[in-house]
Amino acid sequence: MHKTSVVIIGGGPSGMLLSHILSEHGIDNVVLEKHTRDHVLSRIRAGVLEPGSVKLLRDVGLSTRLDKEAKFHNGTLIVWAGSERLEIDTMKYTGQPMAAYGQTAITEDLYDARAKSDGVIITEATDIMLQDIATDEPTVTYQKNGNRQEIQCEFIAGCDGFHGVSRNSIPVEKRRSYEKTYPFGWLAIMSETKPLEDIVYANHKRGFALASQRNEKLSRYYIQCDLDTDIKDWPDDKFWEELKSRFPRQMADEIETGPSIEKSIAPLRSFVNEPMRYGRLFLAGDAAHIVPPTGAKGLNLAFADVFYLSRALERFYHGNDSSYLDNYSKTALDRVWHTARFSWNLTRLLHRFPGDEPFDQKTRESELEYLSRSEKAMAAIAEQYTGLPL
Ligand code: RFL
Ligand code: PHB
Repeated sequence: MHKTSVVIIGGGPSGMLLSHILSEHGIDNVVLEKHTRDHVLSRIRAGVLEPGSVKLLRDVGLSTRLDKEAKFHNGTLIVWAGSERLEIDTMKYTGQPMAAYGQTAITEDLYDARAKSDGVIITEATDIMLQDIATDEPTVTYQKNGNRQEIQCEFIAGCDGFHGVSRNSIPVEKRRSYEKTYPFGWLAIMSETKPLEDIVYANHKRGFALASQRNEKLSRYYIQCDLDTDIKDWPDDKFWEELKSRFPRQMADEIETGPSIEKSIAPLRSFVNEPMRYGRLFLAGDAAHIVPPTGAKGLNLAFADVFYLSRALERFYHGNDSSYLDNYSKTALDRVWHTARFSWNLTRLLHRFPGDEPFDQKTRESELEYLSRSEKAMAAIAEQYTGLPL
């Protein structure tokens, strides 16, 4: 049997960032990841970071590549009704830019940093089970290369995403979940083409579309699709044609097309699990909550959890103070609900829903027009898009 202070379940961005920060504070930890490193790094997901996430990465020494490669945007565009547009000008209203920097790059940076400091990351750890989590001596068991292993620890951090085991280890009568599913998904492609200058969200009668980017030669595009969409029915040509049809003419003409290097479909979901702590188990990131990607909040919210949890563990180990651990769930959930509401609202505002009546779209357009005319409304949306301070 091995021993450590904190077992972190899940080697995605939440788990790896927590591992890095705890190690910086001299707190012993082990990460257990179900998949291989290559598998984790092959997932293409988030692309936009709030200033608070960038600051956190800088503060913990993880921004060397980010500062070289990220593209900072003063604002993000929303277009609708073929010709109308507004800019969420985060620079003007909050004095801060948003950063386009991919989750894949962040996760690579994290794996490299942990390797350099000899962090213990056990990949292909399967059949993970959490035991005695309501006691002061929890254990975690797993299989590796056909052998059963056991780690005794003081705390467990459940960072294993929406489909992980951690959340479900909390007795059902001790947790409550709130969920909303949406009657559509996002069909995404990555292509080695020059992106548009700006990140642009489009509300169009054929459905929502998004133009995003990873770097000067790498573009990421999304279109709203039906839930039963089969990716095989979407060859590249058809995707480009559909994408362009959802942007105003001039923007569509600027979209550079080319072969896709990745294509995937993601369903949209809002989900919150309460509380985010049970005994010695603390949940962070997608293990505890999911927001629809409109608003680019999921990874940023996960990093906020990691910030609160790492601070709480640091205070416990080095300040002999458990109050931050006791307040973790409440502190994190305040931000989670704020973000769940913002992401839901932007999703409602920018997508077309099956069964929509003309009234629904008229009120959406009226809201977008109000936003574009009212300085106060713009300031409020910019503040939320930028993310509240941690
Ligand atoms: P992850 O990334 O799911 O990582 C969890 C890790 O746990 C492992 N795991 C297990 N390990 C051990 N035992 C088990 N039983 C395990 N079960 C799972 C998994 O293999 C994995 O390595 O969760 P984490 O770390 O909390 O990170 C959350 C983010 O990945 C997520 O919130 C974002 O990707 C959401 N998101 C976006 N967030 C943003 O902030 N900005 C964006 O622009 C943005 N765009 C997006 C997104 C998510 C999307 N999808 C696919 C839903 C765009 C899309 C399309
Ligand atoms: C992305 O670049 O993948 C991205 C950007 C903005 C979003 C969601 C995803 O709201």
